[in-house]
Amino acid sequence: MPTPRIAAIHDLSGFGRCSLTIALPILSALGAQCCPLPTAFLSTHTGGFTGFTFLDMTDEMPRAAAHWKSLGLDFQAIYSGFLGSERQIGIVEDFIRDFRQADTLVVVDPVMGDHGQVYQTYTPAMCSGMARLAEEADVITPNLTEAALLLGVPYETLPAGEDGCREIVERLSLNGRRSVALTGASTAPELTGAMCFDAKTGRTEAVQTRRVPREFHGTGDVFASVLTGALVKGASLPDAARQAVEFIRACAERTAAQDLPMREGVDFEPLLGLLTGGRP
Ligand code: PXL
Repeated sequence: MPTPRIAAIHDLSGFGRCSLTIALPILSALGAQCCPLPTAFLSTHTGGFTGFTFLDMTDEMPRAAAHWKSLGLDFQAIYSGFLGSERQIGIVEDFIRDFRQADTLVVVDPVMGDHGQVYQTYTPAMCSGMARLAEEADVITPNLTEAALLLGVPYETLPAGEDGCREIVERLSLNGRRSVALTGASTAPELTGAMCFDAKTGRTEAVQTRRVPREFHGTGDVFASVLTGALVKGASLPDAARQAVEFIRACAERTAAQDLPMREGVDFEPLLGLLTGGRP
């Protein structure tokens, strides 16, 4: 198989492990070429830090995309995440329209918030724009907070438990047209993982592992990156989700054992070998 090429449209945060500092190493380890189209440069991510710098890359994005187009580049996957401005919604939609081919996988991680809270830099217009952008996706990877925003319902009113998670992914599937991997979904207190609706098979299934009883920043980005890389290499949605969930558990165990601050994310770098599949 030729090395798949993935356009990764996320922010670059210098410290704190999220977005491109996760997508680049993980997609590389999975044997895919990651081509970053940064949405913003921040000194750190926005979760748990104050005083971070924020350089908006909105104007640069269509220029870079036009150059890629002039080179005749094609991408086996387009993978978007944290966006830096409302205007970027339309820019990513244009990017998908310009580069999507019949077999291009479009993954939208509708990054907007966590724990029932919207991230500091996200406006209501960006959240409604994200729902529109997510309609273009083959696969979306919301957490519960983002699922509520996409469904337009208050977080507190989301249906709970295993049946509730099944209902959420099925409602988010746009009548079965779009695959959904709902992160942070659990069917029992000692388990965590993703509830997956696979548009290819029409099946909904929970993909779970033992819960590590701590929270870490950036696990949603790790999940979506492993999932995208595994899907583009040909895995089914449940198999890709299983690989992502097991990798995050290994990272969380390692990070918890060192008692690192939550805002520094998961200490995944020494574990990238788990993703390389023994390739030389
Ligand atoms: O992990 C999602 C994310 C991505 N990028 C930035 C963030 C966050 C979450 O806080 O702040 C800049």
